[in-house]
This record gives sequence, C-alpha cells and structure tokens, in this order.
Amino acid sequence: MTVRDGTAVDVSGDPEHPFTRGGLCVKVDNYLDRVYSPDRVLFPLRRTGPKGSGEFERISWAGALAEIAGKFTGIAAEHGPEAIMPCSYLGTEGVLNGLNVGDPFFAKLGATVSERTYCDSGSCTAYAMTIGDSAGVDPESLVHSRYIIIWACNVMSTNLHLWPFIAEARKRGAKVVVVDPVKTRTSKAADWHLTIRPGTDGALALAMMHVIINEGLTDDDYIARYTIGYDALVERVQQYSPEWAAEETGVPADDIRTLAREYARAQPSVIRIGVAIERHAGGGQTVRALACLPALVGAWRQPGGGILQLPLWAFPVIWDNFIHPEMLKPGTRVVNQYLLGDALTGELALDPPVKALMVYNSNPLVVCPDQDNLARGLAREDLFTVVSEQFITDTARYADIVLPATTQLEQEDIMFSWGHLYASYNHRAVQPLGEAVSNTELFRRLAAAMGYTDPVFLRTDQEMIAEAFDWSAPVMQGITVESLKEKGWQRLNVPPPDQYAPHVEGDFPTPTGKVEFASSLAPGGNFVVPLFRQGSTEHQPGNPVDPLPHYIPPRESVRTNPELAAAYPLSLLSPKSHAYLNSSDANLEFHRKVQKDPSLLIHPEDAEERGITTGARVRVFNNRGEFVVKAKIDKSVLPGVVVSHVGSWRMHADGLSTVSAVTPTVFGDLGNCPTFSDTLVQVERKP
Ligand SMILES: Nc1nc2c(c(=O)[nH]1)N[C@H]1C(S)=C(S)[C@@H](COP(=O)(O)OP(=O)(O)OC[C@H]3O[C@@H](n4cnc5c(=O)[nH]c(N)nc54)[C@H](O)[C@@H]3O)O[C@H]1N2
Ligand SMILES: Nc1nc2c(c(=O)[nH]1)N[C@H]1C(S)=C(S)[C@@H](COP(=O)(O)OP(=O)(O)OC[C@H]3O[C@@H](n4cnc5c(=O)[nH]c(N)nc54)[C@H](O)[C@@H]3O)O[C@H]1N2
Ligand SMILES: [Mo]
Repeated sequence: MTVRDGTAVDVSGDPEHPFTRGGLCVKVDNYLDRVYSPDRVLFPLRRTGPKGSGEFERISWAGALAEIAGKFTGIAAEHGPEAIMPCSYLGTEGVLNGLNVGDPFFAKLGATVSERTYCDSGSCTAYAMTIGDSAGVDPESLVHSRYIIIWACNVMSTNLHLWPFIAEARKRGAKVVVVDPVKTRTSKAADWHLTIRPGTDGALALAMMHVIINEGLTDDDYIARYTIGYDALVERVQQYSPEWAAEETGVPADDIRTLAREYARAQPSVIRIGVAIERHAGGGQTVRALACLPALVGAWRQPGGGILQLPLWAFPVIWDNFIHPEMLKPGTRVVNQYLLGDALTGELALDPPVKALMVYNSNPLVVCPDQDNLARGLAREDLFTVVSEQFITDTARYADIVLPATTQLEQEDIMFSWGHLYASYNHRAVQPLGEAVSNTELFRRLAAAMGYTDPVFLRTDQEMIAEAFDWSAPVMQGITVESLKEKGWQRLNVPPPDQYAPHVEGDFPTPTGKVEFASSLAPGGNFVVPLFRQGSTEHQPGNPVDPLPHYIPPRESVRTNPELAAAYPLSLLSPKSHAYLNSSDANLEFHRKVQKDPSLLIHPEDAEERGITTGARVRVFNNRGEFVVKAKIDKSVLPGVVVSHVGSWRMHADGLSTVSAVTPTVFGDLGNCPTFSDTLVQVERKP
C-alpha cells in the first residue's frame, strides 16, 4: 500500500507472503477504483423518492441515528422487538467488522435472530459430522500431493492463489482431476475433466467407495485405528455400484473405476471441495461421502493427503467475544435470511411481521433467491429499511436510510483466513472518506443512540482486537497483536507445509476422536454450525439424520422430476463470476469490462432446438420468475445444462431481474444450506 498526502495511490500484494506471493486477483487489483469511486456513499442519506427509485437527500449522522432509534423503539413498543430483523453477510470478512459485528446490538434489542447459511453451512455441517472442525490439509502442502481432485471448485477464478501449489504438484508428477458439469478455466488446466450431471456428485463419491472397498484398495490399518462405522459403511455402499452411478451422473462406469483406483493408489491424494457441491438437495450427504474417502485410503498419513475445505477452523477466534450469546433472550425467533423475501412479503406468516430491516455487509436483492418476491417485500411502504453500504446497491435503493460504510483501507481489523493458515492485520491506511464509518463504529453509534451502556458497546477497535483470538492457544505461540501489527501477517504456529499432517494418528475433533463413517452426531439431528447463527454458539438440533452417508438426488432434474422438467427442461447453475466478488464490484467499470454483459452459457444442441444464436437475447424462466440475458453458445456446458453467473445487479439488467429471480428458497439436506443450483428452467429466444 502506498499512501501519498493521505490518499492511497497504489495497492499491491506482499511478494514475501508464502501463499499469495504478491499476486492480486482481478477482484482487488483495482481496489482503489472502489475506494475512490465517485459513486461511493459518503454521507447518511434519507429517501426522497419512491422505494427502489434511488432518490435520496443528504442528512446528518445525528439526524439519521435519531430517526433509526425512534423507529426501532416505536416498532418494538408496538409490535415487539422481533418485528425488527437484521440481515448481514460477508461484505467484509474481518473478525471485528464481519459476520457477527451487529450481533450484540440486535440481541440487546431482542430482534429476530438472523440465521446466515448462504455459504458452506451444509458443507461445514457434513464435514464436522465426519471429521470434526479440522483445518484439513494445509493448502501449501498440496505441492506434496500425488493426486488432486478439484471437486466443484473453479480454483482459477475463485481461489487463484491455490493454483501455483497445484501447478507445482503437477510439475512433480501429480495428476489433477476436475469434477464439474462445466468446462472452466480450471478444468482446462487439469489433466482430466469429469463432466458430471449437476447435483449428482454424491452418487460418484459413493460409487468410488464401492470400488475402493470391494477391490481391496483400502488402508485397513488406518481404518481399524482411526475410524468408526466401517462395517456398516461396507454394507451401505454395496447398493452404489459404478453402473448405478453412471446412470445417475452421466460419468461412464469405467471412468468411475479408474478414478477410484487412481485416487486410492496414488498417495498422498487430496480432494479440494468447492462450495458448489452443497447447492443441491443432497449437498450435505455429498460432502459426508467425500469427507469419508481420505480415511478409507489412508490419505491422512502424509502431508498433502486428505481433504481441503476451509482452513478457517485452524484459527482460535473467540467468536463469543463478538456474538455475545449470553445477551440473547432464550427463545428469540430465528428466521433464515435465505427466506428473506417470504419473511417480508408475509408468506412466512410471521407474528409479529417484520416491520424494520437493517442490512449491512450484504446485498440480498442480488444474492438471495426468489428475487422478485424479495423486491416486493422491500417495496412495502410500511417497512422501515436501513442499509449500511459503500454504494447504492440494488438493495440500498429500497432503503429509507442509507448509512455510509468504509472500505477495507479505511478501517482497522484482524483477519483469520478462509483459504490459508496465516493470520493478518488490517491496518487503516487512510482516514475514512466523507462521513463513512466502519461497522464497529456504526454499532457503537447505534447503541449510544438507543441508550445502551453495556461495556460491550463501549469497546474500542483495539480492545476488540485484543479479544479476537485465544492468544494462549498453541497455534498462536509467537503471535501477538504487536507482532501482527508489525509484520502484517504470520503463519499460525503449526508445522511447515512439508510436515503438516495433523491426522497421521487420528486425533480428529469429532466426539469419538475418529473419522465417523457412522456419525454419532446424526441422531441428534441436522444442525447449523455455530458460526452461521447469530447469537448462539450451541448446535441447534433438528430432525434426525441417517448416520451413514447416502445418496439424495437433486430435487429439480429431468430424471427426478420429469413433470417439472416437461415445462422447464434445463438445469441452471449460477456459480461465481470471474471479475466480481459475489455482487461486489458489479457496479465498477473496470470489473464490468472484464466480466462483460451477463450471459447464459448454453450447449449448441439446446440452442439450435430453440433457434438461439450467440449474442441473441434470451428469456430464462421457471415458475418462480424470469430474467433476460445474452446467449453464449458454448460446448463448455453439457447438453441440458445452462450457466449464468451470480453477481450482476438488477439495475444493469436487461429487464428487471437477474439470475436470482429463478433460484429456489428450498433448503438442502444439512445445515440449512441453499439449493441455488437445484433449479430447472426453460429458455426461449426473446424477440
Ligand atoms: N472471482 C470470484 N471469486 C470468489 C467469489 C466470487 O464471487 N468471485 N466468491 C467467494 C465466495 S463467497 C465463495 S463461497 C467461493 C466459492 O467458490 P467455488 O467453490 O469455486 O464456487 P462456485 O464458483 O459457485 O462453483 C465452482 C464450480 O462448481 C461447478 N458446479 C456447479 N454445480 C455443480 C455440481 O453440481 N457438481 C459439480 N461437481 N460441480 C458443480 C461450477 O460449474 C463451478 O465451476 O469463491 C470465493 N471467491
Ligand atoms: N445464485 C447464487 N446465489 C448466491 C451464491 C451463488 O453461488 N449463486 N453464493 C452465495 C454465497 S457463497 C455467498 S458468500 C453470498 C454472498 O452474499 P453477500 O455477502 O451479500 O455478498 P455481496 O453481494 O458481495 O454483498 C456484500 C455487500 O457488502 C458491502 N460491504 C463491503 N464491505 C462493507 C463494510 O465494511 N460495511 C458495510 N456495511 N458494507 C460493506 C458491499 O458493498 C456489498 O454490497 O451469496 C450467496 N448467493
Ligand atoms: Mo461464499
């Protein structure tokens, strides 16, 4: 970071950082365009036009806070505090300003608890049920892997910094396999691409187990010492033959056998799972099966062997210091944000209804499913909406009050990582622009306006930073706030990548300490991993789950729902774009130039049948909604599959809506995960 006269003039990566190596992805390479964009919201605003019009006038912070406190107090008195609902997600990922920043405030208020399971919740639940909250494989040890399966992850776009390690492994002789229904930047760079029907990955994983077990490719010693439920698993997988799985997945049985054999024999082998795996009805069970595989073949015995999901579990963040679960009144209503549209339009029949909504760190109108329904909810005249934002997003256009938020450069924070084993310090590089405030300051001000004087609301950023980690944890030895401030980043005190093999002797953080083929948590029910539920660090039990991995087919597919497929025969995937971070940056010129117009990838056969040519405007629709984009005829997708990336905004759409207008508000099997890609649509040429 170079700052001249108080203005940041250059953002660069640190070439010394062993993981990022000074590289910046397209999302942050032009970060200063974001910080200094003329479109930044720099002052509190009050709506002057109709909801959705984006017409606002500048007001003072004092005026904004007084109005919000007045409304919140009035609504709580008239309808009860549960009529107020927060909505937040991952706009920023710092421990201070990220996921949990508003939790104590809303707990004190008694507002509806917002459950936040958009991202990896099903995957994390399944993972925790199987191997516990282990950090898994160190991404840097992938250089030692002999066989790398990238499963539903577009590494080249979404996890670019991992690629050099994969490339290095490949140079040393590793084989790289990608499992994805779509030919991506990542699959093109791999040795072998298995194209699979969307949402059927569980069948492939279970058939791999079938082959590994029945052909004696197992590591029996590892299984005997460090797993439970093996005999039951052997019995369970008999029904999942490669022939059966071939029918289900579209991957030939011989390829399934080859994959299973190569994966088992080439040790250490590793599976990198992406979030897209959980976006279907059976996404949780798919991750269960995948998390069992490394133990079957003894992959955990060596550095570079096992499964890589989210190394975030390695960080001893003390979430309770930010969530403050003790402040939450027991029995407070919980509503999942994934159902925000239904919550606002009354379809959830909530009593009391939601009368006030406060959005921060999120752009629900773009990332939530059933978009048009949500837009109707946000347009309600009797709903008081506050949005804290850097820009007038689609969601902010519906706000009664917009509050200006700082960017990463203007705030202080401390970071764990979703993708590597380094803690980092986020220094404030420049003073906040205009009257923008960090999320921590926002909630200090709101708390003061409400008259809350609990010590938790008086903490400074530095006091919060001191409480962020368990500094006495073994992984934090040698790391202090001061050392992090000085160095910027430090590797956790864990063995170096060439010795990092945490489960050579089991030691899995499960209730039994072993890999649980038969999950001991399953009878207690489907649960949401604490991180994703504001105000509660307890596992929230639900309906009991079958303790053994099993196959749950997609809910919407030609094979499982022929009736629906008669009207809507194409499976729609909405993965991440290359140039935007979810919906962030989709308003910035540079990023839009790279990403180009929102499009629909469609196979030539499907296009021809519909008289669609490249560049033609197409209407994509189902029983939930529709959106219009340009067609891109492309053999990258399987026949029967179409792709439109999530992220672009409604205000830039051709018509009113984006891809989220057709995605469902149906949970997957574990962790209340979303099923964005369990979606059938029809496509037609638009005149
Ligand atoms: N450029 C960029 N990077 C990002 C983000 C971004 O928006 N843009 N977002 C960040 C966030 S929040 C997250 S969670 C991560 C997610 O990053 P990823 O885990 O990579 O998730 P996706 O991009 O949704 O999907 C990855 C791949 O899965 C494939 N896929 C879809 N459905 C299926 C299926 O049923 N089976 C299989 N086998 N594959 C399937 C898609 O075609 C896609 O190529 O990325 C992070 N990084
Ligand atoms: N169809 C479909 N839908 C999806 C997904 C998908 O793959 N397909 N992916 C899902 C996933 S994995 C995720 S993680 C979610 C992402 O959902 P969100 O976290 O809502 O992601 P963004 O769209 O990036 O919105 C973040 C907003 O926060 C704002 N922001 C950034 N920093 C700050 C700050 O410090 N303070 C405040 N107040 N605001 C800030 C940004 O300007 C931006 O508008 O989307 C989910 N939705
Ligand atoms: Mo995500």
